[in-house]
Amino acid sequence: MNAKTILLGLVCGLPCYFSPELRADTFIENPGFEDGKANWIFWVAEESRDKACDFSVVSENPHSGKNCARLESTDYARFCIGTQPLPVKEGETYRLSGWVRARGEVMPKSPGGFAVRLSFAHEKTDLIKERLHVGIAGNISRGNLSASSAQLPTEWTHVEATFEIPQGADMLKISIFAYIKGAIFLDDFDLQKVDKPSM
Ligand SMILES: [Ca+2]
Repeated sequence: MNAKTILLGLVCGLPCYFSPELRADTFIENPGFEDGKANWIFWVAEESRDKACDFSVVSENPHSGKNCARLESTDYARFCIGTQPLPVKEGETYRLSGWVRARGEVMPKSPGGFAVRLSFAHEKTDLIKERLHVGIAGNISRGNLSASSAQLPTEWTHVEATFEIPQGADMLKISIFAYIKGAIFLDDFDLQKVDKPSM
């Protein structure tokens, strides 16, 4: 090992050993629901509050680990689990990744039964500068998702989308929405900062 290699090792290694943020590259706390419901906020739309909407952490065929999340309702309802606001910077690029599956009898309703909403805000005013929706195929829509009658998959399905933080935003909130009658399962929802795609 020469001096250059040692120096390179020190430069690369120091942040890992001395940074208090051991999970600095992981933005979503408890992404795989191994700590139960910790750090996830449950929300039910006003018109759906009589539909027995439920957020549970269950051990029923998780994608990884011992647990996954279940969003369940007795009738068509719109509800979600969301993260705390996450600090970001305009122009940064992030990749959202997660896994979803539906119970066999679940019937989706427009817009497709499942969507991840990305809400951007400015910390001081909390104004939402922009909203994006990510569909189950990784498709990104501004505003609401276009309607889809596709059946939600019953096998674990990977959802992934890459997006840029819009101008003026310094906070991002991720909300995983169900618009269903029945149950969907979620696991390993994570956000990673990535390099900008080369032009
Ligand atoms: Ca898990």
